[in-house]
Amino acid sequence: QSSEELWLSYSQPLNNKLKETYTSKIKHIQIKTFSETGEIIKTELQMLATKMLDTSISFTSTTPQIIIAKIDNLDSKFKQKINSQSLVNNESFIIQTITVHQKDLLIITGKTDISLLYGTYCFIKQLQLHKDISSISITDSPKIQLRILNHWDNLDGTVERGYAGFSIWDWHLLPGFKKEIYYEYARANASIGINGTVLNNVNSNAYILTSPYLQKVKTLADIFRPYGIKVYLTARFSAPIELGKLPTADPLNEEVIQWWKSKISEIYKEIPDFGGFLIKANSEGQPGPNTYGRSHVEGANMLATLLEPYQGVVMWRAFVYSEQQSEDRAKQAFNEFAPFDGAFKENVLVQVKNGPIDFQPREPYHPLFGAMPKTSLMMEFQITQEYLGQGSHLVFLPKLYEEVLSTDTYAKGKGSTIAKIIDGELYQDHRITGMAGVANIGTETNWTGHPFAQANWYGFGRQAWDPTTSAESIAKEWLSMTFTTDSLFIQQMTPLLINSREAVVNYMTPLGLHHIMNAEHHYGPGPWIANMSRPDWNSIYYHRADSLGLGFDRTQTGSNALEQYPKEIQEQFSNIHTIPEAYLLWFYHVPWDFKMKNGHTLWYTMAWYYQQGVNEVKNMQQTWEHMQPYVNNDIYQDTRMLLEIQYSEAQWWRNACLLYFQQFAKMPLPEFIPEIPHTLDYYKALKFPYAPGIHPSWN
Ligand code: BDP
Repeated sequence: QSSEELWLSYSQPLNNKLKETYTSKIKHIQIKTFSETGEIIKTELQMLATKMLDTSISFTSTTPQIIIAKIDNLDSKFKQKINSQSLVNNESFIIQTITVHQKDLLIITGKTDISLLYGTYCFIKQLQLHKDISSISITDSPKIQLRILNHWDNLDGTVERGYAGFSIWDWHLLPGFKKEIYYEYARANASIGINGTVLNNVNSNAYILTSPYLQKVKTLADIFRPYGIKVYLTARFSAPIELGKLPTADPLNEEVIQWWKSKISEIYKEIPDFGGFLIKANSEGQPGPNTYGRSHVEGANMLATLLEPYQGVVMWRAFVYSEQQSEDRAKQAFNEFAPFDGAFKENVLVQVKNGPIDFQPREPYHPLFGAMPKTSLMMEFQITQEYLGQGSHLVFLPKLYEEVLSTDTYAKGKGSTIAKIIDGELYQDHRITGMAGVANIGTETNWTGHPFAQANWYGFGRQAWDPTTSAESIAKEWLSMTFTTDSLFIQQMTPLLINSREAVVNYMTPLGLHHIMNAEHHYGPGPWIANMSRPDWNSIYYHRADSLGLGFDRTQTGSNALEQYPKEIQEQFSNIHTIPEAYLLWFYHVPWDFKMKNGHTLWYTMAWYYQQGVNEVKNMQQTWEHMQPYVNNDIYQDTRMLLEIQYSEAQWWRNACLLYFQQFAKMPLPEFIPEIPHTLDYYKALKFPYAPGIHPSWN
């Protein structure tokens, strides 16, 4: 195992018998395609053979055991044994064993070169998972069309909310210098089906659209193309002013439209398969159509019209909360966007974060899902752990993604899960489907900083391919491919991964608490934050602790954000006794002595969850201690140290939050809380001006 190679090191231990079986089955492979992608397939298979099996593959045999060919290039005698109907799109593939003259022949086929690459990675995965490949038969195709990483990378090399070093894009040396890491990046993404990447930050710098930078982007696009990956850029809405020297960026102004038109034509001249733009408009200080009295629709459609002839798309973010403060930030995106349903052009996707606030350890789902049946809604998850322990906490995010994707919105009756909304199953007329993940990738040698953060990149790819993939199956796959298939290891580590998500919820924000992190960098607890320039940047805005109780009343007696949800959810959530306790403080201001389901008070129960979170991290540490035999020493030691940090930070969270809330609850700490070594003032005084992930200019 080497952490640079992610889940593709092909070096897990393998017993001799399996090694022989595999070796005997993959000696002779015929690849019937002469494209760059064909070369990539060849190299990958050869790498597998060398690293996993100490052998090499011959690609010249006239009697191959495996044929990799596009369906149209397959000999008809083979083709007739394959159900080509099941190739439902250009990325679908079939891996099938057929019998010819009493001999087994394995076929990997699809409609395009990229489908062959996907098929090859799937085949390789069977070997990595030590599966029986003697009569293999797999048909698969992605359920979502755009499976995209969003890099919040700045042109100066820093990464907003990045905890794995600097940006891997070396803008300074591009386009001349093609770093090896670009190829490795493309390979890793292709292996999990990611087919798009937005190279730059949503807080965008117009400079990326200048001609010299477009040359740099072109180089990356050329490198990624044979791996099936398109590039996209964020477009700063005011670029016509900044670059074009126009007096306005009004989307209805003729000169502005002309400026974008010629810019887009310039881009497509260089990058004929350019994916399109991602846009953060009129949000957190970013320019947008509202600046000129125009709507989101007018802004998005202007660009979409110009991109349409090139098959480009606009991904327009719904992460907005206007400068005029409303009574509840959680309601704003819905209020602004839901009325626009049906008004966006067909090549616009509205990109919606999974929850209505901002990538918290747990949020209820974003009520826009299910409320815009005539709009292509795209999911936005965060892979980087801005609010979930950043670079030091082990948190397996596919568990969070699964919770969101499997949530029922009742939009078309029971079973209308979010997965079905974003993969288009519920609204068949949606032309484009998509899922975006804010990348956790940086220049750290292991890509993601925390060795286990690799699993979140992997898992995002798997769930973007098929949003019904279970977190547990992803955990098992990733552990097996990255470390070892040893069942003792998998049996112990799978629950560790799966439980890690609930652990972070418990020691940071149990029972529906949210956004009580320290200000700006969001590192560590800060429930006392009260002096930020906007009310909704403060923790006290979200938890509303007072002598009466804790939590944000979002029911009818409060902001009534609940009314944005379907009636089935309203019915359940509008009764304090039937709402799931996981969302209690999100929707209610609850008396400190409120009797919870366990018979104890809110205060006691909250303390119990904080302690539970700490205990869960202790359990993770104890499990990990037994894992030394299965993983290489560096990864073992790094993870051990990180878990120690996580354990002490979990205690920090518990201590700081309980001391802070105790001022209002005025009740003693339950007996199970160990003595707290510091005062509240001590925790409040801790400052981290150089915490990572924030832009140097913010300090
Ligand atoms: C928040 C981040 C901020 C991003 C913003 C966004 O704190 O850095 O710019 O989201 O998504 O989570 O636009």
